Amino acid sequence: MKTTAIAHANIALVKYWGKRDAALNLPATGSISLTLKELFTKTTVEFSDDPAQDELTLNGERANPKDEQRAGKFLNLIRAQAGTGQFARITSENNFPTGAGLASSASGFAALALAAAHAAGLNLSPARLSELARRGSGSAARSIFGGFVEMKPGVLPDGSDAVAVQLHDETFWPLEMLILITSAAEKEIGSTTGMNRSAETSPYYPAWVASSVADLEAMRDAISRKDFQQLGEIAEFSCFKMHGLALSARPAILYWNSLTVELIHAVRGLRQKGIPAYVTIDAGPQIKVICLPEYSEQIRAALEQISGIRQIIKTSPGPGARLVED
Ligand code: 2P0
Repeated sequence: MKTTAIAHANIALVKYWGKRDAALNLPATGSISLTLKELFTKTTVEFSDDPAQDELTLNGERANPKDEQRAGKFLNLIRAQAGTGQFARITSENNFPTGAGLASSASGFAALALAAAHAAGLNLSPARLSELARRGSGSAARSIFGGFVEMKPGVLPDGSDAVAVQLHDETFWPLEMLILITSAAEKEIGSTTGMNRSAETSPYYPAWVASSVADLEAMRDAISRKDFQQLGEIAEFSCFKMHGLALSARPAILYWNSLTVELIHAVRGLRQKGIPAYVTIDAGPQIKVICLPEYSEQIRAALEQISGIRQIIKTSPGPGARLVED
């Protein structure tokens, strides 16, 4: 069967950075994210006797062998569950520019999990889909759901409880996020390498794990009460702790460029003028500004003045992964 699915990217408000089990890709801490309407991946999967191996076409071009093997390894999990030996043709497209430095593994593996499971004849619950997507990429477990999503680290050795749950759907609180692209360069150190090195070498890692519990609690509380200041403060706290871990790894990992730093100062300057805006930054140099819709144009206009920004993408809460007509 040929199946097509769409899944949206997400950005963490409380970050995932570190694993409790590498083989099953189990996170060491929970995380909380917002799924984004404007950024998504559309993936079609067809299993058949035809291909001699899994074939991946990404944005119209045959993927490199490394990405193809990663997809194939992921499909092995589905083949094992479905009891099939057939290989698949996978066609995947991101609606956001690749090379824009936006992580596509979350939307990519969430869309692949849903499309491939369905194409293989599996009818998985959202929790089991989230567990499956996690094996592809930790952040993908969150993209199964829309709106505000919490990833649970779980306690079971088999990882069946390390799944995401929806806290509130995409209509609950219409926040906005401005994504400021500061560089199109490929990042030097990927998330997996970065978090593993941080866990192995940063003296602050145990404190990161221990303090995440309070951050998750405070973020859940901020979202449920729609307390923007608390949401923003906890989001920045978690983000800067994550980057502090990366900086305190050996050798140190620095994801920011000088424009990233300039924009952090600019957002702090806006706050001093009474404009509510907070930053979050992932494993790269792009800045995401969390804001309320009534301030987003004012914030965009102020930040646009800073030279060197390549692109600004305005995003809002979006839905979970779903099957679509081809
Ligand atoms: C997050 N990131 O919570 C954190 C913050 C990046 C920075 O999840 O190793 O690509 O494949 O499970 O999902 C990116 O990490 O890592 C990520 P793996 P993934 O969004």
